[in-house]
Amino acid sequence: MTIQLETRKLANFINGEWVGVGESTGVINPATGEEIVQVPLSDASDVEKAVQAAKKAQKEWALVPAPQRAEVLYRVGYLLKEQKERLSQLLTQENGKVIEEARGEVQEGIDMAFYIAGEGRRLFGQTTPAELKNKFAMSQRAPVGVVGIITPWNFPIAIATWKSFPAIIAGNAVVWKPATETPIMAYELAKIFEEAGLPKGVMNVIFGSGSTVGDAFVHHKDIRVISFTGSNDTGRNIAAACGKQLKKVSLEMGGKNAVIVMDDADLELAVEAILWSAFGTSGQRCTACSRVIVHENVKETLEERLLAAMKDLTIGNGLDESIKVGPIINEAGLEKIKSYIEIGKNEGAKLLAGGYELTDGEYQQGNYFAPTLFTDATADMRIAQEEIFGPVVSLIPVKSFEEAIEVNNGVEYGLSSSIFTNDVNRVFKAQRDLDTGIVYVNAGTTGAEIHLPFGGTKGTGNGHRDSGVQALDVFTEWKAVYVDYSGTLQRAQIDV
Ligand code: UN1
Repeated sequence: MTIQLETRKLANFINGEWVGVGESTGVINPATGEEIVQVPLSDASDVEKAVQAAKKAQKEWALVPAPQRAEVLYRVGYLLKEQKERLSQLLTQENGKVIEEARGEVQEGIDMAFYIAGEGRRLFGQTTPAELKNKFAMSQRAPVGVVGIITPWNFPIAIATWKSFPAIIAGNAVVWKPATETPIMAYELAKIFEEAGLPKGVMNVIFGSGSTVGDAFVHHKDIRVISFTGSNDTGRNIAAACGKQLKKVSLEMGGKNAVIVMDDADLELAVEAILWSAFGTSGQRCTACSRVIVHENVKETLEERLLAAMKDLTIGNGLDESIKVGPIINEAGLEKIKSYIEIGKNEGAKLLAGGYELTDGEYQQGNYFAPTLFTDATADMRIAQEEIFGPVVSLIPVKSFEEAIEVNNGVEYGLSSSIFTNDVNRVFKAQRDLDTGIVYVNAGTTGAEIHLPFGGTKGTGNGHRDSGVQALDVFTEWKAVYVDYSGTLQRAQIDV
């Protein structure tokens, strides 16, 4: 079943109004090659209108008590819940991920709404004893004002909720640039905000390219925070531009996540986890497993079992419930994956399965790539170092636990990691020594829960976190307040 949208051309959402833009481009269903809808290509003047609306709306919104702001987010949560199936189907059509995973992603948005709405009653500050008599001191969170969020195509609704909901509960107004590949979730979420009664101008959606709309966000003096998830190159450019302006920026830019399989591991469990983490979402997750660091004693058995299990991976249009691996987002993604297959072969890794695009019959119109397994990779190879963002996983044999940790940490990124072992000492050492923002024990590298901090170390980001209560740190400033009720001018550091 294909769900039709009520419109063939999306519009920007500015100050509570749907505003059309002249120029637009087609959004393609990666499973079928069909155009689903046209997405506007806005320019800097559209961004300007949205920022002005946001600036005005934010002043009023910040005065609404946080528990009342929360009421809007509860309603957003219920509306997402009511529409979960329809949204999931639309998500599969624009992004390609299989329907089961689309449902999981919409569920993340639902969970995030209820979780963050609860924070509306817990935006805690601190009271601190003052140095002087008859003086009161406290620290409280203050909204920053207008925030710009820039979200990727691989989790078009979940990541938007990780960023926009904490921003809104804290009293900010948002301008949001969703990825042009997946604008439907943004359109739907904006409609839900509208229906939930969010005041006009608190959430604004501007569709368009990163080089025009994203750039205008980054350089706009009234946008006080940028929260970005996307590619490494773009993130670094944004960080440099924000750095010059002393603008706060939160970045999440991918990973080179590994599953470590020790010689005492439950191999059946490890195989299941690797399959799900590496080939689920066709490997197009920041958290996807793209390396398996395996103890040499179990390497051959693991290879055999993985190969056997991979035979059951069904590839195709994710709307079909029986499909496990959907398409690649677009031609450029496919080309990148293909280039890494050549790189891996030339570097001397052994290709055990996959490594090719599927082009015949039902696969002709979409972008499909066979789940791919390399083995005998070494830690320094490019396929073991660089983010591929596709269903490609490389086995790296190691001789010890210590070497496994070292190989895990020897990459530019630090998002997620996982270890399979039944040795309690190794569990505790690993959770301490794995240099990633997320660590799993006896589970794959994907599946982070929304009420914990999401983000990573090193090249994955710049120290901030999405989701969890920690996301509030991105969208608030700490304000120290001193109230002197002594009736005299007391001087700190002097009159003590
Ligand atoms: C991403 O790939 O950018 O942990 C987000 C996970 C999901 C979110 C992934 N909850 O795999």
